[in-house]
Amino acid sequence: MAMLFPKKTLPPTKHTVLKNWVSEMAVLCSPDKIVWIDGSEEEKKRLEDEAVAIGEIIRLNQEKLPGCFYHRTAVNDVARTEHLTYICTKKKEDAGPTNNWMSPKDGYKKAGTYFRGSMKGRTMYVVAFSMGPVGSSFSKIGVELTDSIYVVLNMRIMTRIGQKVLDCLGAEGEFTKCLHSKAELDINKRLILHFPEDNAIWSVGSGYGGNVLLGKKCLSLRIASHMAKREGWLAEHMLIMGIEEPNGHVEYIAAAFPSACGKTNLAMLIPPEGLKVKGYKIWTVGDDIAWMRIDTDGALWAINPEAGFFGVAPGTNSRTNPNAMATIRKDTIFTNVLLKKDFTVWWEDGDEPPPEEGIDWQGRPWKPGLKDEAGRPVKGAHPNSRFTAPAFQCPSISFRLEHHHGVPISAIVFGGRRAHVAPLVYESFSWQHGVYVGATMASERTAAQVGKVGEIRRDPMAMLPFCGYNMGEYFAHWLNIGRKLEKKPRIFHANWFRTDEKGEFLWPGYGENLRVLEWILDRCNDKPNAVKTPIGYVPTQEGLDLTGLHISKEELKKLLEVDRFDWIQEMESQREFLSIFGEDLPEEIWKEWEEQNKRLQE
Ligand code: OXD
Ligand code: MN
Repeated sequence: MAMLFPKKTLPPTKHTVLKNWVSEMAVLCSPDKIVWIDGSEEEKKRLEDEAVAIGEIIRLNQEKLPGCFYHRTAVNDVARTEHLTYICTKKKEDAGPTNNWMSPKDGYKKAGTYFRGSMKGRTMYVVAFSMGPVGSSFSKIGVELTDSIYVVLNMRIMTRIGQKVLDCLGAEGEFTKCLHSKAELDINKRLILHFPEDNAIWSVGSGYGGNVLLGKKCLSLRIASHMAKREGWLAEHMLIMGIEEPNGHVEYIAAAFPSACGKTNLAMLIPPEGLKVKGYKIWTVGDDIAWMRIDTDGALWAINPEAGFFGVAPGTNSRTNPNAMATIRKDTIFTNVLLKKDFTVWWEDGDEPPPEEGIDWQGRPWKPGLKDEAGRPVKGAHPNSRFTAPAFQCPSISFRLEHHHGVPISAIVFGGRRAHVAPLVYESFSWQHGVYVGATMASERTAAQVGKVGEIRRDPMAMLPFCGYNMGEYFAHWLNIGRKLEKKPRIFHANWFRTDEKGEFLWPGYGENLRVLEWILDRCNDKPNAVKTPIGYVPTQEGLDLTGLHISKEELKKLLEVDRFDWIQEMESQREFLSIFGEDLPEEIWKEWEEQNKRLQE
């Protein structure tokens, strides 16, 4: 193996297990060379130059977008491929009914054939990364081997990488073994495999972020949820934000919404005009993932394990998310957006009108009004096109992002995208009822996952694609955490997406969502501005501060309505879903379902 480590790239670690594993994977993948990533600025420049030279990324207009680059993924590789994503445990029941399962033996064998020789003519980069601040007892370390410079540059933004992480790992530290190869980018030879029992991830045949930035969904959710179950904490698909009152007091909220339902926008919210006089300030801690544990004070504390944002570009503009627009002005990687003639970028529902011409996300000439053979409009940017940007560039970023301890959580919000049924917001009756509310959450499918957009799917805690073990046990784990918490956050459900008879959104959303968060915090402080309904507490007509917002009484009524007829149907659909967990569903969840059903029938 020594020949694989030319002098310049001798393994900068004394970790024998790590070195042996790198050698073993190099034998499998046959790279021309191995480069250990140190995380320095010089290295970044070198990697950028090389990726530009081989056409993996395009340097954007450095005057208008300093430090920014552009990347296109393969046309069939633009979203997470859930049908090719597996949990590989010895026993099938440990993966549960909502995950694809493969035995570890079959997983290694099948993916092994795709990995074999896949890095011939390429470099294998060794990226040590820390999820959470380096050295925090709360953080987890991973090492990703990849043949993609795009992945290295993204990991550099999304996580803390390099020599400082290897140093922290020392000679014997625990780490998640993450192996990635683009291989041939062939969808028929693509697999995203998780081996929670081995603390390992194998991803092959893809170049799309959610499949290949292995610190994100794969480690921080699927593998981490498994660890969290064993170690007694929670790894969740949640944003974390702080709401500061004029007296300087900050309350923190964690909120779970399915992919592409506006978590990034909510986490970076700017107070609307009508509420400005109240002097709120919003602090962004994270936009996608929360690791939460019970601290010695008996409260729930959360960290965001990431260091960057991998946000959806279309729909991001100065109205929907001014903080994101400010974040992505420099040192950002844009993926699958439209490339303009002047080497800047554009996407649908951004700030600028469509350019006269450009190159679309598939690399084809594009102009406004372009239609395909079937007469359908051709989009310039893919609906799931992304920006990768460092969190510290966000004007609303909280200094607590670097805080080893994280932030105390006052409220947990579950949310879905529902045109009907779910009111704008409601509060659950208890932790147990809240867990049931999270377990039965549903949403319309978005562009972040492959499948039919718009279709309703149950997505418990927004974790359906991300829970690394049996979800029945996951609900039991949530109930357990509740039993141990002395200061329980209250649990809420929000839905920004309710529509009227004409299909128009009833709620303006974006910054205006602060009005709902204000109500949530009022409830946490025992304000009685709610009415009891069979599904939970809903704001009274006066409960929300709507100053400066033009919304009629009828619209408000519709937004807050709990329609018994709709809900009785909803309960049937929930029953069907809960049944799939069989014996594994905790009886407390059935009890909550039954009691809610009873309240609705009364
Ligand atoms: C994401 C997702 O990219 O949930 O955050 O798909
Ligand atoms: Mn997400």
